[in-house]
Amino acid sequence: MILHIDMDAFFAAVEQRDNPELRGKPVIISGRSMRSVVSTASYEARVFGVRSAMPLVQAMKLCPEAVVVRGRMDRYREVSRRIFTVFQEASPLVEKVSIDEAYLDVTGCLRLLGSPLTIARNIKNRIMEKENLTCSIGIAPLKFIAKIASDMNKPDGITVVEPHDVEGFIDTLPIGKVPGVGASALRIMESIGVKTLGQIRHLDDRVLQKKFGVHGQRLKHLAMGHDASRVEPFHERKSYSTETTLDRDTLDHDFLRVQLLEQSDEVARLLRRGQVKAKTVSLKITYGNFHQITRRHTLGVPVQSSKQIYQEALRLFESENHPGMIRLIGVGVSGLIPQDQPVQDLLFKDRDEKQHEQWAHVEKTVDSILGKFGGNSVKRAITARKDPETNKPD
Ligand code: TTP
Ligand code: MG
Repeated sequence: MILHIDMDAFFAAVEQRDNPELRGKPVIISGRSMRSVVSTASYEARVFGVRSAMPLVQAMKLCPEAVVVRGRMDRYREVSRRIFTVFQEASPLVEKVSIDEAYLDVTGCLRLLGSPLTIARNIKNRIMEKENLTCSIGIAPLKFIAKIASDMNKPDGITVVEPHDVEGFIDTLPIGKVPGVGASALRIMESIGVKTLGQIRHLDDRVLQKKFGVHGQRLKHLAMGHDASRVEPFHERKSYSTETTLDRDTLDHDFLRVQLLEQSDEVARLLRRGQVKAKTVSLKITYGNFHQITRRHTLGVPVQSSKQIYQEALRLFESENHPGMIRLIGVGVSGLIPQDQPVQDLLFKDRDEKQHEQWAHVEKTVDSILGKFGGNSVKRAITARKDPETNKPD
């Protein structure tokens, strides 16, 4: 089973989340000049007919009260990276389609993580909890149907097309919804009386070939429910990292340590999911004046546990003479090797080493609990939010 996940009004939603004054308002993301085009618009602006790629001038005529925000690509990339780590926690088979869109093959995760619908709900909850953003998800046994389905209940929706419903879905699917059928193909379809994908099944191969060339054959395959394309993770990972722009600049070491611990947990989870260990741990810091530093340390023995990653990240953090308040902090790992590749073992395991091995068991158990019950089901006491009344974790 395949999930297609697409963030809702992505750039606009990030701006509305970062700036509460924009919430509930029509927001247009665009360049600064009046000759710019619209990147995207919040759903409040779409009511007025504002769409991606529309000239800004035209959009402002349709919706004069819209707030125009200049896009911040770096910010969207950062949020996108964190969203993709949520996807990777659900399945190692993640295909990135764009900054806000991915396919996940969850077939191999069903026993561990539950039904595709459960996995989709967990992903949505986790993105809401971590990023306060919504997405829409389509679930189907074929990629192209998952993609179409994710668009059917936007925003904040889930649409499932079960295997036994695929034929019926294809029969009634408006042909213009099929990816790759653009305006000109649609005109030809109309001229020969084709309204749904299902109708393509009954068209003669020669007619299809003549009207649509090689594209015709593909349409026929899709109409018969054949979509051989697989979810293809686009490259072998060379590193994993996560970073957070803090709500305000700070030098509060206790607070920053908790950030590092959470980030180490996240990176370690990705290592375990990818079944790799890391030789190098790195720390990234951006100061209030936007000066950026990265520090890294390569270890004698590759690591996978969050405790070891945290220890290294903390050491890097504490050996630095911070010249000012910190705006962004992040942890990364690189130099990845398969976890079962033998490394020269320490001749004598010291107490620390044994503890790490014990922790590795604890962390694996935590992984499966998180996988089953979602992002907030178990967390370190130190990172848990406290209930202000009782001072106990909520
Ligand atoms: P989309 O997923 O196509 O759109 P969206 O996320 O804004 O809205 P929807 O809820 O319909 O999915 O594109 C993702 C981001 O890519 C979008 O927020 C802005 C950017 N983008 C452009 O910059 N130009 C474009 O023409 C399009 C289509 C998107
Ligand atoms: Mg989107």
